[in-house]
This record gives sequence, C-alpha cells and structure tokens, in this order.
Amino acid sequence: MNPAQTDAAIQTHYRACNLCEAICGLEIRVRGNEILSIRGDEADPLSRGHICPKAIALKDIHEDPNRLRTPLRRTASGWEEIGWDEALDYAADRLVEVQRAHGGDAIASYLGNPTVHNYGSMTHAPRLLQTLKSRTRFSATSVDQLPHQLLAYWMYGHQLLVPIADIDRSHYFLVLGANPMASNGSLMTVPDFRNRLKALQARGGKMVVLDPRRSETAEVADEHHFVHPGTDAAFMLGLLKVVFDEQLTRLDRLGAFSDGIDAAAAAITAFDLDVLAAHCGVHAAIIRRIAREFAAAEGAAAYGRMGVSTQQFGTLTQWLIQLLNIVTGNLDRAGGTMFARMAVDLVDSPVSRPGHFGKWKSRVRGLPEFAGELPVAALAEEILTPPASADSTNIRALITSAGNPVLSTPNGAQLDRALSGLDFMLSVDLYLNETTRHAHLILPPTAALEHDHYDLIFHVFAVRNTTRYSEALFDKPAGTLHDWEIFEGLGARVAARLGLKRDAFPQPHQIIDMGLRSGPYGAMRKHPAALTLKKLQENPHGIDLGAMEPCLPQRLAHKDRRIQCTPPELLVELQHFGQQLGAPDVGTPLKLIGRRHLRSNNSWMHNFQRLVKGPVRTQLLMHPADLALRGLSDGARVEVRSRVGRVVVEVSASDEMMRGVVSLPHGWGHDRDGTRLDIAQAHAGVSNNDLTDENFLDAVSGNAALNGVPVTVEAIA
Ligand SMILES: Nc1nc2c(c(=O)[nH]1)N[C@H]1C(S)=C(S)[C@@H](COP(=O)(O)OP(=O)(O)OC[C@H]3O[C@@H](n4cnc5c(=O)[nH]c(N)nc54)[C@H](O)[C@@H]3O)O[C@H]1N2
Ligand SMILES: Nc1nc2c(c(=O)[nH]1)N[C@H]1C(S)=C(S)[C@@H](COP(=O)(O)OP(=O)(O)OC[C@H]3O[C@@H](n4cnc5c(=O)[nH]c(N)nc54)[C@H](O)[C@@H]3O)O[C@H]1N2
Ligand code: SF4
Ligand SMILES: [Mo]
Repeated sequence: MNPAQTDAAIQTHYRACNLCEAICGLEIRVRGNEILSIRGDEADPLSRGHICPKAIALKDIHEDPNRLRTPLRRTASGWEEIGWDEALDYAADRLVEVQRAHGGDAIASYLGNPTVHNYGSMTHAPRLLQTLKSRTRFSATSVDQLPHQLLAYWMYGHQLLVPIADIDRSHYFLVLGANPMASNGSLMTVPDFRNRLKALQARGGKMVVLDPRRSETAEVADEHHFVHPGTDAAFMLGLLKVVFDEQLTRLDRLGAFSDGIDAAAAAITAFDLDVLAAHCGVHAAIIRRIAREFAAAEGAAAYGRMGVSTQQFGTLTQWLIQLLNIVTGNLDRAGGTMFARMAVDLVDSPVSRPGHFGKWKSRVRGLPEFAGELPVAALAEEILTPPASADSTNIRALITSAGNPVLSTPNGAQLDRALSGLDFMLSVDLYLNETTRHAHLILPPTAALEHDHYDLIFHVFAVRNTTRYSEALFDKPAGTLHDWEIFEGLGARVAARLGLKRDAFPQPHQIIDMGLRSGPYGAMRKHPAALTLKKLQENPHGIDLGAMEPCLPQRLAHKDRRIQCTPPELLVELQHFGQQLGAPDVGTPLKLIGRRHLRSNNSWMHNFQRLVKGPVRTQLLMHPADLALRGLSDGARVEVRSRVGRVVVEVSASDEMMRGVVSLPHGWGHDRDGTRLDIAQAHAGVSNNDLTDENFLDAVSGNAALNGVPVTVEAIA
C-alpha cells in the first residue's frame, strides 16, 4: 500500500495505468474499499497528468460483478466453483496426463496482450512453459509487432533493440499505419501524444500520415495521404529511391558501422518511381517532396505501426522504414529514432534473450518460430490436423493466459471450433469470455489494483527514459492468487508429478529490485540515481532519467557491433514484391482494414457501461461512392464476405475512407453463447477476425495480415 497522504480515511495512491502502452501515471483516491476518483498524475515525469477515458474503467474492472474471483471447473451441466488447491492439482494432473501420452508439444500455450502489462506474468509464465517443455507456444506477438522484433534481431542484434521516434525533439514525423490519437501509441510509449505533437508543430516541425482512412491522427496531421492497403512498401521504396538517386543520404556517422547499404541501394534504385507511385496511390511528385523534406529536416523520424506491421508486406515495409531512418542519418540522433535506456535493462543483462529465428517450424504448414514462438495463424490447424506419424502429435491441450484468440486471431471462427475439441484447456483469465468458455478450468488472478506493478516492457519503447514502481492499491482478497502465483503453483505441481527438480526462483518484485540495482542507473553501477526498489517506492510518481541519448555502436548487440542493414531475407522479399507490382485492383474486391477507438481496448473492455454507451461505433465504414456503386444506402445491413467467412453488419457511409477500402474494428462479436459478459453481450458487434484469413500472412515473419484482407460487401436479401 502506498498511502501518500491521509485525509479522514481517504487515501491517495499513485500508480501506472496498465491498460495500454502509454502507461499513464494515475492518482487514485480511495476510502476503504471504495474508489472515489481516478485522475491523471500531474507529477508523473512521462505522462504529465494525461489520461484517457479507459483509465476510469479500472474502477469498473475492479467492481465488475462478471469478473471471476474463484476457479471455475467445467461440469456436464455447467460450471462449478472450486478451491485453489483442488484447481491447481486438477490442472497439473490433466496437463501431465496429456504430456505423458503425447509429449510436450501436445500442450500449447497462448499468452495474450495483457501479459506484457502484468510483470509477474512476464517473469513467471515462461518458467511454467519451460517445465512443460513445449515448442508449441503462441502469443499475440504474431498478430501484432512480430516484424519489429524480427528486424531488431536481424539488424541490431536483439529483438528488443527497437528504435523509438524521439518525438519530443523531432522536426519531421512520418507516420505509416498508426493512429496514436486513438491508440495512444504503440512501440512508442507516448502518453499525451496530442500535446507532444502540438509542441513538434510549434517548433516548426510537421507530421505526415499515410493511411487508407483519414484517421483521428490524420485529422491533426499537417498532411495526410491515402495509400492502398498493403502497398506501403511501394511508397517507402519511392522515398528511398529519391534519397539514393538525389544523393540525399547522410552516412558520415552511421556508415562507419553499417553493412549492406550498397546492396539495398542497388536493389531499390532499380525500381521505377512512377510504377511505385501508381501502385501505392501516392503521386510521384508527393513522394519526391516528402523524401527531400525528410532528408533535410533537423531530426526526422519514420514510424510505422499496426497498419504496416500486420499486412502482407509487413516485414518488408518495416525494414524500409528502418533503412530510411538509417540512410538519412536519423537513427541514433536527437529528433530521429533512438534507443531507450531502461532502468531494468532487458537487452544488456545476463538474462537477456536476443532472439532466434526458424530453429523449428510449425508441424502442418512449416511456419518458422521466432524467439520460441510460432505464428498464431497456425494454432487452429495444429489442433485440427491429425498427426501424420506416430512420433508426431497434434495439439491436445492448451493453456491460454490473458488472451482472447477467438476474437483476436485470424479466422477466429475456425479456432472457436478447434478449441471445443481439445482434451484439456486451461485459461488464466479474469473473465468467462469467447475463448475461455471452451476451457475445462478457468483460474482467475487478482485484478490490477490488487497487485503491484512495474512496466518491464514499455520503458523499452518509451520516448523518454523514466522508471516507476506502483504498490498494490488494495490488499489481495483472502484466498486469491496473483498471476505469477498461479504459474508458480502450477509449475511446482507439474514438476513434482514429472519428478523434475525446480530451482528456487525470486518473486517478481525481487527480480525488479535486482534489475534496478544492476541496471544502467543502478546502485551497483554507482550511478548517481542509485536505483533500488526502495528508492522507487519512495518516489511513487516515478523518476525521470532523461531524454534518449545516442548509444551506437556500443549498444548494438551483434558481436561485431555493426548494423546489418540488409538482412538477406529482405532482398528476396523485395524481389517478390517487385514481381507483383502493378496497378492495384481498385474497387473489387474491397480491402478490409481495422480500426481502434479511444474507448475500447482490443476485445476485453466492452463490459463497462461508461465505455460502450453512446452511438454505436462498430459499423463497417465505406466510402459513399462505393456504397452507391453497390446500390447500398447509409445504415443498411450488409453481408461482408471473405475467403474464410461472413458477417452481417450495419454499413456507415464515410468519406474518411479511401475508395475501395472498408473498415471494421476488431475485438467485437460478443454474441457467442456461454459467456459471462452481460454488458458486452448487449453491445455485441461482429468480429473482424471472422473475416481475416489464417492463410493471409506476412511471408517473411508469419505475422498475420489483418489489414488489406480482400472482401466483398453486398446487400442482404
Ligand atoms: N483505444 C485503444 N488503444 C489501444 C488499443 C485498443 O484496442 N484501443 N490497442 C493497443 C494495442 S494492443 C496496440 S498494438 C496499439 C496499436 O496502435 P496503432 O497501430 O496506433 O493503432 P491502429 O488503430 O491499429 O492503427 C493502425 C492504422 O493503420 C491504418 N491502416 C490499415 N491498413 C493500412 C495499410 O495498409 N497501410 C497504412 N499506411 N495504414 C493502414 C488504419 O486505418 C489505422 O489508422 O494500440 C494500443 N492502444
Ligand atoms: N483484425 C484485427 N485483429 C487484431 C488486431 C487488429 O488490429 N485487427 N490487433 C491485434 C493486437 S495488436 C493484439 S495485442 C491482439 C490482442 O489479442 P489478445 O491478447 O488475444 O486479446 P485481448 O483482447 O487483449 O484479451 C485480453 C484477455 O486478458 C484478460 N486479462 C486482462 N487483464 C489480465 C490479467 O492481468 N491477467 C490475466 N490472466 N488476464 C487478463 C482479459 O479478460 C481478456 O480475456 O489482438 C490482435 N487482433
Ligand atoms: S492512454 Fe492508456 S495508459 Fe493512459 S490512461 Fe488511457 S488506457 Fe491508461
Ligand atoms: Mo497489440
């Protein structure tokens, strides 16, 4: 508990919001068990008082009568509440049974997004998975940021060496397929994006946005250009071609420790600018101008997110973005893209995991692992496809934690069916939802305000170096377990049954203390900040550690301390891209893209009245001319079809949309039977991922291509 001030039993707590990557500092006032108010913490050095409407919903999550508080076991007639010891024993028995009969790979796991917002899961879930010796691991990474991690590993030598746009000092911010005005930023922890952008504009800088939808971020940009979904690589190739052709490169510093730029330049300059322009839909003159402006700016950052990470040419596009930052001299430069220096350093540390790629492949389709995980687009087929021989196995059991893959992974309807055939499924989750309804056992951990918090991951991506530890607001209710305690309890039981020895392992807060002490600002390194957990406890608003600083080549994780600018896989992919280059098919079929809203968070925050009230916002958005072409009217119910499925949804005319592109948010589709989500069910919407296609991938990484999915839209008879 961190009672900073006492006022007739009213206590004020400071803590990080764990809901999205902006990690805003909150000031929460409580009286006993009652939450009186949630506000932005003005003294937080990173978020400076900023919050969004979702923060208030932390109260709703805490109080939600639908939130599970006791283990639930499936019975023939429904669910029964059972005690924790019985639940953990039952889970261990069933997992060991499957492992003995079919081997470790028969037990798969899926870790969802809130895992990275819950540091105890980060420290302790991997330990359970190690005990299970399974190579069929999946996570939300492969419907999200996989290309960034793969490129960071290839180019800079470590999957977490992801360069971050230094927006606070930049003069030119080029944004492809990101909507921080709704998302509050991603792989860019940037609370208060709006004011940071205003400051950039006030210092004479500008933001240019490429997006097939005139998004909330495009609205506040200095320039917005429509781009055909999935064709950003052509736009980026155009920029790089101009930079190389007009000799606008600035390689005086980075050139000294970069390899492969010549090979990239040769391949890129061979393209024809007019062909590239026609392909992406951005005029050649505009590409030329943006290239010159970008190269001339005193600190420019190119940044691409979900719209380019989760598309057919995701890794290629993200590579070209890295390359532009490098060849214009903007990597590792103030105002360009820089590496954060985290107080608990996950890169330069004895437990660092740089990554590995393709060490094994998925059984059915041969998709490559990255850093020990397989692309989740393969999960359903790995369950449904029987083994070809006696020495192989399909997935027979699944552990999900903090994930809802039925709504969040491609062809969710197929996965929905696959899950119902598992021998055993265990879900660690706060809710009985579209995914966990298939579990044989649901183990609900404590909710956010009942445990302490440290952002192990998001300081890696933050636009400024800070550190902050949050105490639990409320004591853990009697007879409940934190996520990490569930993993520990289960791991110990599994190990005992398998006769495996288990080393003692520190608790999450002890790991943080060690990480802080031995980290770059740590007491052990004699840094003036002398960080320890105790020091953070004494500074609940967080501690400012300064702007990002140049750190290359020392920080590079390749042994030779050089940047590998042109991973060979990308030259091959560039050829593939070139082969399909041609005029895009405007109009038919339509291309489906996603959409985020400030008051939503992936699939799981639709059960709170204050976030779902107001006008419906789950419609399919479509340009009026595309509606007219099909004889459809605004507000009509339409059938959207893709290769894998169909949904029926209301269509809304919107000139925000590029012609030929339709948009549907993901994470909805709460009308499936057997969930316990009263409010979400009443605001069901349809699931975008009943349309996305498990075969439509970024070929390099196996990441799902969730944007640019071919669909048709028709009136319903
Ligand atoms: N309110 C809210 N905030 C969130 C979340 C949420 O669900 N709700 N989710 C959180 C998570 S897990 C993440 S990963 C982040 C994501 O953060 P962002 O990536 O910033 O969020 P998106 O809204 O997915 O932005 C993708 C943009 O790409 C555009 N786009 C689609 N296809 C293409 C294309 O082919 N090319 C280009 N150039 N653009 C394209 C879309 O129109 C959209 O504007 O948000 C986080 N924050
Ligand atoms: N079409 C399309 N699909 C997408 C996206 C898209 O843009 N378009 N975005 C993708 C992205 S970026 C992401 S990150 C994924 C997210 O996909 P997932 O991670 O699979 O799904 P979430 O909706 O984040 O589900 C989170 C689950 O965690 C539970 N939960 C919340 N907090 C905790 C906790 O502390 N502990 C435990 N044990 N459980 C908790 C919630 O109840 C919920 O069931 O979706 C992806 N899917
Ligand atoms: S922007 Fe994200 S971190 Fe900040 S208050 Fe909203 S949900 Fe929480
Ligand atoms: Mo995400």
